[in-house]
Amino acid sequence: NTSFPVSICTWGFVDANAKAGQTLEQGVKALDAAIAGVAIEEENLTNTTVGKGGAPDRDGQVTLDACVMDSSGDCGAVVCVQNITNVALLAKKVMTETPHVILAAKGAEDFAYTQGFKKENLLTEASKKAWEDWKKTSEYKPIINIENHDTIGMLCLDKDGDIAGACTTSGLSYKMKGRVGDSPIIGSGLFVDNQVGGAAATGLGEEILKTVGSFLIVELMRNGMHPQQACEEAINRIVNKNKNHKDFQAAYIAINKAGQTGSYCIHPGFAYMKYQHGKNERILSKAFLKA
Ligand code: SD4
Repeated sequence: NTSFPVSICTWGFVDANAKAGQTLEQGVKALDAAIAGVAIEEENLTNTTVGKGGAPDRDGQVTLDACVMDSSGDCGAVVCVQNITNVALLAKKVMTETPHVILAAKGAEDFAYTQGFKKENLLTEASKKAWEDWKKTSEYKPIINIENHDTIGMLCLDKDGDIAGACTTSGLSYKMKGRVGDSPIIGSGLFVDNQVGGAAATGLGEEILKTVGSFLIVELMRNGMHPQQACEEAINRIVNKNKNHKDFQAAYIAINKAGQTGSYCIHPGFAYMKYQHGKNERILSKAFLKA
């Protein structure tokens, strides 16, 4: 099929998506391409919502969440991990090297060292300074859209037509210690069913968790919806149960087996990247609210 391979990811992560797309073109399988793509942002010190350089929790600790899901239906996740940069790869190791699906906190970190991961300080001077400034008022508000600086959820459709995905984040800035969002939770931040397609989320994780949005989107696609329609329905579920939906952002991206894609969000300003036929395109998402 000439529409393969395809890679999509949340927000304007041009380099990460190009990396995934080019990796797919070389014939690498979907999961490894997605992990290679998101690693670009995990290692990007100027991205304050993913990996190294991510904003800390209110106590000044950077804690990361990530998950991966493979075409086989297998998955792995790590939550609230410190000192490890490439947590999507670590989530894959949980999937392939342990009998479990999720490892948390110190357990995940200690497991990482057994797999050869390096201990790194994830708190950059810039993120530390921003946290110290925040502490002066300690006002906690979800920030709506910060272009190019957000959670990365990535879905890859490889040359064989197989779909897999990865999602990785430092979570909400200045979250409570121990807080885990949607991003590492299979079905919420990410879901893939290789017979149907995949979906990934970004935005206020608590609302995505309550509606198990990525699983919902895949099920809607299974029942015949186009990825675009399915993303719209999943956002509508969040909007309909929240009178205060104007106060936060939530966004989804989705892809089906034919390589058709879609996205929808609450507030205008969300965009996703799509790599196909050697072209890496930024697609502005339709939104529930008007600009
Ligand atoms: C979370 N969904 O931890 C993540 C945050 C996010 O863009 O997507 N930021 O709730």
